[in-house]
Amino acid sequence: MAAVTQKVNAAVGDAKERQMGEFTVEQNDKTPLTSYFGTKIAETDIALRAGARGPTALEDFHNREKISHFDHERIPERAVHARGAGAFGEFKLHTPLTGLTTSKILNDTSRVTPAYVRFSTVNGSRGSADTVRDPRGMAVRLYTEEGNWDIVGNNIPVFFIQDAIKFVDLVHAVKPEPHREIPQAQTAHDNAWDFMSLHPQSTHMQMWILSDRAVPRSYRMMQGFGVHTFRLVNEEGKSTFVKYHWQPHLGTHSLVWDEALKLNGQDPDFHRRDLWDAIEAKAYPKWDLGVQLVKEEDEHKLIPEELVPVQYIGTLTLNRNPVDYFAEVEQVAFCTQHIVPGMDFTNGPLLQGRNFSYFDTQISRLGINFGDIPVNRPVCPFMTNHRDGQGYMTSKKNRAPYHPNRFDALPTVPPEHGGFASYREKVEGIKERMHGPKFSEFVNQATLFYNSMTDVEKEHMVAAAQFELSKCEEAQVHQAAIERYNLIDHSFAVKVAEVLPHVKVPDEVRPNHGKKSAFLSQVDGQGQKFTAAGRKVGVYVLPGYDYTLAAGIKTAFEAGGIMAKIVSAVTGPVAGSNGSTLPAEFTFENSRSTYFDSVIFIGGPGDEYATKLKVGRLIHAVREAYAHFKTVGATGNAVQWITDICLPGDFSPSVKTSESIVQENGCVFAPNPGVGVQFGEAYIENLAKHRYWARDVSHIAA
Ligand code: HDE
Repeated sequence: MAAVTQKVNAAVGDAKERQMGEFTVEQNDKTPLTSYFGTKIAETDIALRAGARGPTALEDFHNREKISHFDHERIPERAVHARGAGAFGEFKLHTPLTGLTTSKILNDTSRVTPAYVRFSTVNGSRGSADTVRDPRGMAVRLYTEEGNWDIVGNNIPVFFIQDAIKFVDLVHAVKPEPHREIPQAQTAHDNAWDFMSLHPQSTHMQMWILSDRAVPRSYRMMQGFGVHTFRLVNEEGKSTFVKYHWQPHLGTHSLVWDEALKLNGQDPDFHRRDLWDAIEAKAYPKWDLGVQLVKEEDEHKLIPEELVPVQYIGTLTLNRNPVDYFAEVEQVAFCTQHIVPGMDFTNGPLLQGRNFSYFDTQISRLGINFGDIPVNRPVCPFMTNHRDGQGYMTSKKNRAPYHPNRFDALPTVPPEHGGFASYREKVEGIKERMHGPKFSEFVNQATLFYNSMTDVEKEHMVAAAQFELSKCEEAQVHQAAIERYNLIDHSFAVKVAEVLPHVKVPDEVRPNHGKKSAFLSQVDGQGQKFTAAGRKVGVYVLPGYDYTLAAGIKTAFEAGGIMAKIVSAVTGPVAGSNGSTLPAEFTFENSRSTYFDSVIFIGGPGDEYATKLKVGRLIHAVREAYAHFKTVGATGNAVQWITDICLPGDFSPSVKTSESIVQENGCVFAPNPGVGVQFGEAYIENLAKHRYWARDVSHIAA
């Protein structure tokens, strides 16, 4: 067989990896360049022409094939969630939902189910930046033995609208304004806030997108939510309502806004790279799958976590990066309608609309045969009576693709043998354009969310709203937005309006009910996790750095699941004080402190840095990391440099001569390199805290 069609080892990995291997070709040393129809190509740089300066010949099939294929390389990007990153992995159930569902994946703890996840922003185009203020998608596909099950969720548990018919208005409002197509990937414009302030259903979601949740630190540090209520159905046909939650093992953490803004330019692929790097470093991201279960009889009750606790039943691990981004991330076609026997939908008007929309949109993105694309194929046997259409990829041997037929028609399967049967629900009502009574109160939950934030998180929300509204140009939009905030919390509206002097904040029209939830804050919320594992630390090695200490720190960090990246004046091997080298991945110039969760400066002996190391880029790295509330560390003479030059006046004078470790306000210093081991331990403890909010500017006033 020609080398060009050589398959990647299709015998390794789980069922999905083996299946993908069947469709993966690779180049080896002997692979020649050929045309699509297999002819070996002798010349690919110069087109066929009549004379060296003459016209190009139409007969040059290679030239035409090459250009034509290129001309048709693009497909429509997703209407929303165009920008994304994906990875494969596996799901393992540990607690079966016995008696509640016939779904094998929710009953059989011996199975390891192949999984695929695509994370995304919502608003921006395919090439837009990762760290914009936006909800994030977390679309999970489980390739079960009974078919694909997709949970197409977000990192925010509520939504802007309650009826799918409004999705078009929402998306037209939040996308870049149509007359000038500005701004890309963000809601800081008149149309977005015009719609949100006039459409009461978006009130609750507004508070979430103004919160730190909308600028996650990493896809690995986000919760995921199925958002809708779904059904589980058991053998007797009895149904239980269920909501799905994904709880990240690394906790739920965010960037600060200044950092997010800078990263948009400094590394627009920040989240994509982060996911990729973590998987390559074998720091596999994990989430626990949680369910909230409500009996059918309690249908009309709300489902807050306080009343219906989340029970954790299994773990999702992402452990394999894609081989080909277009094939596997662009062409993956999630559909909310992809469910397996033992589960079903509810009548939620959002979910019902989504069940139509996702299938429909894949047809224009990928063509009607999108199910045949390798990443979309189930791992169980599958056979349909669908025929033909663009991109039809397999030759099906069933001669009579209809039912019934004179041959062995594809048999249907009764529910008791695993065929899907819809839940038998009694339906009655008058056909009318109405919402149920639950859909009329929009403000209480928004107030509860705001009340549940710590002071620093509230400050971030005020600053976010000020940023968004101050980018809007029309006074009418400012006024309407403030009036909506005023319904949520008067003091919030007053603070936001400080940057909008022309706005009149109405008197408090609706007293704050004072209620809080213990689960919502990212600073002190119940269930939140703080760990140093999975973090990326910039280890800056300064001239004449202490090699033993730097190498020891790198090893200790990596043993703790922390990615330690050496930053130096040059890339490649950098010699320390004893002549041994460490490999630098970044230079002082090609990286920024924003790339890292924290920065450490490894000095050497002597005290010359304090006078000689007046390098703006480095001094800025210290100050920037400090201003972004990150753990900052220094050893040897770097301590004197930081305390004298970079952050003068911030630390007690004895810091630079101390024989033992000094820990002040998230900074860890070891002027004496002899305490390297304790330094590493203290550093990891500080790093785990994520950020040091006591450095927030508002605390100066306090
Ligand atoms: Fe989506 N949404 N959506 N959405 N959504 C799409 O489907 C839609 C909604 C979500 O990584 C589209 O394949 C409607 C809620 C994710 O490939 C489209 C409504 C939630 C992704 C679509 C909603 C989501 C999408 C665009 C209102 C959280 C990316 C391309 C009823 C639970 C999936 C595509 C991926 C993508 C429609 C609301 C999450 C147009 C009509 C609520 C994570 O079909």
